[in-house]
Amino acid sequence: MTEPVKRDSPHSPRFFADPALVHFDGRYYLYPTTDGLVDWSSTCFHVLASVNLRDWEDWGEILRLGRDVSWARRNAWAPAAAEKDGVYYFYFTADDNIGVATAMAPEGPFRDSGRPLVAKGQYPGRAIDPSVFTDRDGTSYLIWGNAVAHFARLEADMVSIDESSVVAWEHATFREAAHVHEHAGTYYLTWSENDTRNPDYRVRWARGASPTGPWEDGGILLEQSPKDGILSTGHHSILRLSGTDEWVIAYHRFAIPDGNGFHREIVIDPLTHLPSGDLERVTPTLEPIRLTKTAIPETLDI
Ligand code: FUB
Repeated sequence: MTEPVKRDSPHSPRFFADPALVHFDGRYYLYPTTDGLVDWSSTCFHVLASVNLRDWEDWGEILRLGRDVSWARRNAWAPAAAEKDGVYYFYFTADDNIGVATAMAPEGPFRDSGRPLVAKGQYPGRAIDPSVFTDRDGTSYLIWGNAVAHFARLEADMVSIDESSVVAWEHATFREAAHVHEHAGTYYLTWSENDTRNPDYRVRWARGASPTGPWEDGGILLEQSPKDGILSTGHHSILRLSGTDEWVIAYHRFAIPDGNGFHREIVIDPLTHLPSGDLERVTPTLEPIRLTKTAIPETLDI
């Protein structure tokens, strides 16, 4: 494992990880983890915006633990976002709990609900890495976990879950970053295997007949390409481009050059659903997203 080669504070705004890619009102947004700090010790979240998926502007901080979130002060990780009836919902990891904040615009300001939506220890495994899937019938699901994945129906208010609906899923390769999408009536579960500091951090897939499984193994979707210097390709999200049947996968990998598990950058590549219903293995590319505007936080300390 390589050691960090860069100063860790103040961090470089070049580093982001765990990308949640969404499309709201004609614009793409990425809600990532702010990276570049040893032990993933960021305490704030930024949002990035783009009209073409290639050039991205960092629109700055949207939520800060401690200041905006009274119940957690460390480890701001791996968020997700959804929109319903003009309200934007931001689901985030904070000190191994999952929280939710709301806003009237994708860039905030977000107001925290005041308590964890999924608390540390409430379910087996770690309460990290939320993602949201909204089915064709309008039902939204919160998916989360490390070691054990959980699927729960979100209530109509989007800020609470129906606890009677919680389904747990374990798999020898399941580490974290579970994500669900649907294509042509088939549901796909994708997740990350191994540790994000491991060059072999990678994405696997399975298919199912419902958003909560049961799941039939599909194999590896995305993995490192050492000959190209591409390492640790994981923690992804998948998005259908609005009005098309074109799909993309956003994921992180070690920054090039000199990256590691705390210095990661985001790449967006095409994702193909084959006529057989399989997902075609993704060829990782070298080109990360291009940051045309950066926003450096005043401080990462709280
Ligand atoms: O970025 C912090 C953690 O690293 C995430 O929660 C995991 O998914 C891994 O990417």
